[in-house]
This record gives sequence, structure tokens and C-alpha cells, in this order.
Amino acid sequence: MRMIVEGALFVADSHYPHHGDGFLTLLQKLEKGESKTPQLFLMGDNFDLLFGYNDYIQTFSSEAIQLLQDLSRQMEIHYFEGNHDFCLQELFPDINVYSREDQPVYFKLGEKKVGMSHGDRFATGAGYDLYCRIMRSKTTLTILKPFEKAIINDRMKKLLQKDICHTFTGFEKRVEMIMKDYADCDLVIEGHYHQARVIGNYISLPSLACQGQVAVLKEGRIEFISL
Ligand SMILES: [Mn+2]
Repeated sequence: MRMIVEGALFVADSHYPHHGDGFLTLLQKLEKGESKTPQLFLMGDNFDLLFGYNDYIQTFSSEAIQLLQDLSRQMEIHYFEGNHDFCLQELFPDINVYSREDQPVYFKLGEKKVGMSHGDRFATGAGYDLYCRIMRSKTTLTILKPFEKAIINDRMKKLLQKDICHTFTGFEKRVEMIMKDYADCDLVIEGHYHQARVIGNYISLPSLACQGQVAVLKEGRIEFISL
């Protein structure tokens, strides 16, 4: 099992480029050496819409994609695919990319076993599972190619208008359900919910788009910090 190392950075739910450019700024700082981390965890939905096998979708975020590709040749990066960004391994050959099916992924933090996912895997309905499977298949994405510009333009417009920052009422109940799927873990780290809360052994990461924060491993503890 791989280790989470001191100074590791966890970046979740930036929803770039529609909801601020914090993600691009962070990548630029890492590239220039103004920010440093030995290990970068991208916890999903950092791109508001990005998937592989499609050139047009990349035009919306080309600078960030290029930076990530460059960075991935210089440093350790783990990418947990989210519900907005998936089928990414071909686009980022030097990043450890985890698809929805690969998650949760387990890491060691000292003696602790840490389970990590984007967070959309658990406690979702069968319809959503089907949507995810269809949208992530290379065949579907290839068949849709002639219509891609119209579909993607429409999707991008809707995503731009979406209000993504909400307080999840009764979040403790959801966390209770989620934790059942991590029975053998001492700590769980997920994005997706944009809550920036720690509930027992469950860490709901801040959304870079909503709270303007990321998480960092400092002296063996996960802390939320503003960028
Ligand atoms: Mn999500």
C-alpha cells in the first residue's frame, strides 16, 4: 500500500473553468515552484467537464491540461476521477488515474489505513450508476462524436449556470451510510460534497470552488488551508 507523505496536497471540486480559476492558479504556482508539494492528490471534479477520447472538450481547459501534463512528468500525482472528469488515463499517461470502478483506493498514513474516493461512488441510485457507465465508455463517446460540439456546448452552458455550493442538511446521516463501505478503514477522505467538514473519521474535503480551500498533510494531520 502506498503512503500519504508529509506535505501532501489534496485538491477537490475546483469545477474549473466555470467556478473560478483557483485550480489553474495552483497549477501555475506548482510549475513555477512558488508552491511545493511532494505528492498531489486531485480528488475529482477539478475540471467542470473533461473526459478522454474527445479533442473538443479539451479546448475549454487547454492551459490547465498542458500544465498538468508537464507537472506529472516532474512529480507524483494521483487523480481520482469524479462525475465531471473521467476517462482521463490516456490524456494523462504519467498520472496515477483511478476510475470510479478503481475507487476507493487505499493508502497508509503512518499506521492508519486511509480509504479515498471522489465520493460519488456510494449512496447513489441505480440510474446514476447506469449514466456513469454509459458516459464513461469509449464506444459511446466515439458514437457521439458527430454531435459532440452541440452536446458539449449545451452541457457547458448549463454547468456554468449551476449553483454548486450548498450546505448539505443532515450530512451526518449520509456520512454514516458512506462509512459502512469503508468498514476496515481508520480514516476516509472524499470530495464531491463540497462540505469542508470532519465528521468522526470522515473527511469531506473543501471544494476549491466553494470554500477556496485545499487540504494538506501537516505533522501527520489533515488540515484545511486557504490558497
Ligand atoms: Mn462530484
